[in-house]
Amino acid sequence: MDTTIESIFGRQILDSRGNPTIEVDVKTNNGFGRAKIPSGASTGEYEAVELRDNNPDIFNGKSVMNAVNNVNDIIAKKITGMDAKEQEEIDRAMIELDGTPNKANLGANAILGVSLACARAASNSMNMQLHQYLAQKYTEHSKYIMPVPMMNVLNGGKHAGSKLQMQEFMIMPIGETSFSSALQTGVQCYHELKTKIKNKYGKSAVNVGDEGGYAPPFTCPEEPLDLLVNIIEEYGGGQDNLMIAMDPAASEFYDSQTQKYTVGQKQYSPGELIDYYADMIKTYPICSLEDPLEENDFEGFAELTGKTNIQIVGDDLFVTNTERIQEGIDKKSANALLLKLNQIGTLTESVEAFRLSKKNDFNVVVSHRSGETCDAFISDFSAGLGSGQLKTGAPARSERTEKYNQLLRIEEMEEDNCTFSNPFK
Ligand code: 2PG
Ligand code: MG
Repeated sequence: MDTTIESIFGRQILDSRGNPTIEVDVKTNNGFGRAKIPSGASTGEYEAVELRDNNPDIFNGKSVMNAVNNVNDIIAKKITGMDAKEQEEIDRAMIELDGTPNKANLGANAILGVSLACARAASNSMNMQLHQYLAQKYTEHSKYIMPVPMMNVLNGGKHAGSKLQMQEFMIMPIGETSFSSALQTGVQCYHELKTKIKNKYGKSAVNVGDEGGYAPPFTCPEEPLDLLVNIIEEYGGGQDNLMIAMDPAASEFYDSQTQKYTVGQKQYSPGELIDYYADMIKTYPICSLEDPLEENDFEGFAELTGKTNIQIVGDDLFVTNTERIQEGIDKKSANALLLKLNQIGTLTESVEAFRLSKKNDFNVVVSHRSGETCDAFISDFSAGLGSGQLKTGAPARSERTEKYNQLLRIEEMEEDNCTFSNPFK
């Protein structure tokens, strides 16, 4: 089983929004690994740098040929000949080669492409499934934990064309007994939702947003919430079985000049917004709230976390960065991490973010980006490490369903060797 890296090759492909992104191939003596990198729209200010060429004449400035060339001309020279199993050595070498704190030189997209393709090449060379390889490498658990899906069925904010400022209204089938039954419940509700939206808002309202959720002309958060409550009661098996998760992505509707948030027609100070959420949580069956406030407000996050007993998730707040996660732990700003591999740019650092969070009793929600590809690495990562929750959009559009489908395969493979349970109990 020779896992020595023989060649590394990057190329430009397209993501689900039709924007260029990077794909990397890694070959070993007897194995092969390929990784495709996703891309966000509501990107956090503190994320590692996604390198784009910024030439307005080519793909609207979004081509990634500089990142591709960095893989082929610079990273390949350094990493070829190394052992694909030695993930940490590979990732540290790339971080050093880049030389900046946020991967601004080589690009986090270039570095992550190589990082993930190496892990795949190693597992393939060793004749292992990726989730098994990751579990063996990074955990000591004896059973796989299948994640509860967080399915984004109603889209707003930057992912849709409506007036709704809040970005994601999701459903979580927390009461089911397996991943496949949870997925089935979610899918059935997604389809029933379509009928309800058609009846209420007309045929054109069932067009979908970037993550496959419907995007009717909502104007305030209560409209999607009321619809979801209806669905939960009628088709979701009630509030013990299906709950609502939200990602307002509040940095996107915060004005740093006035220090106010705009929701519907109203302006809210941070304190007023916290009260608004606290009321909302009392009224609706919400189990998880991500980025309720803007990405610098560790104190506001802490106030809301202290006031409620639900999951408060840091996405733009933490950007999968251990320094920011540590600050959140110290200030009690949240009780969960949203983990996105491309926010930090290597597998090794993503695992460090995971471990730091778990060690401090934070939940971890592994997540896709709004611009995706058919790469399902996050499914193997989530099951392999046992995150317990995976957010990967609506159960529609292949770049989203491929993640759910990979988990169906994993559950089938690990039939007697996996569990599924409510992460909030
Ligand atoms: C988020 C993500 C994914 P984006 O805010 O959590 O749903 O969106 O990839 O656009 O940052
Ligand atoms: Mg988010």
